[in-house]
Amino acid sequence: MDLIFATNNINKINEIRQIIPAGFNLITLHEAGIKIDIPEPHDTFQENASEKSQTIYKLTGKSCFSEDTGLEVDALDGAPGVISARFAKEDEGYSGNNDKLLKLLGHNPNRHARFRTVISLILEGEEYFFEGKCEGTILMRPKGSNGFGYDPVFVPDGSEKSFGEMSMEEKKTFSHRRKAMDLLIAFLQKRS
Ligand code: ITT
Repeated sequence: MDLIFATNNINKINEIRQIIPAGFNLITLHEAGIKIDIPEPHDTFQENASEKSQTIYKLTGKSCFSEDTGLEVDALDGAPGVISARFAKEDEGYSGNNDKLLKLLGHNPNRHARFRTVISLILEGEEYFFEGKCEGTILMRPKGSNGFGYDPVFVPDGSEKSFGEMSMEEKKTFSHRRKAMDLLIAFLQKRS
């Protein structure tokens, strides 16, 4: 089964390629010849995910999915949330986002946070949503250089290591993205 994955984030593509079973042919935007930066203007992960998949469905007419992910920090009232990608200034990248987060949290003892992923799947014109989350805590300073985004500052519950210290295989056992993908895959397998 061919499925276009509507993302420009290479790290997401790499993780999802490790998760998706044989029998699904994942097609990236690059492979589909689509060069587009899809805006994420909404207040919810669901609406932003939908914006991305609907945009690609309108362009191609083919089955596709997208996902919107963010880090929700309790002591920051759920920030950075839907603006996780652009929390600091755009040119400051992932480390700028992490620096801003750690600065805002300071020595606050409440470091509880979660990653949340919402997938929007468009199959034969119908849209379906799948959600996965991973609870954990924010470190005082970054640890490890694996993964991407907020991985070096996030330790999932049940682990001593940050996502930044884990291999992709290890991250998969805890991952919000893997949990949302499991639901998507089970849904597709049930239909086939
Ligand atoms: P697309 O919209 O093209 O899919 P994006 O990078 O803009 O790519 P999101 O808006 O979903 O994707 O992601 C928001 C940010 O959240 C992302 O740039 C990372 O900083 C962070 N993020 C997402 N998933 C993450 C993960 O598994 N681990 C660490 N940080 C993550």
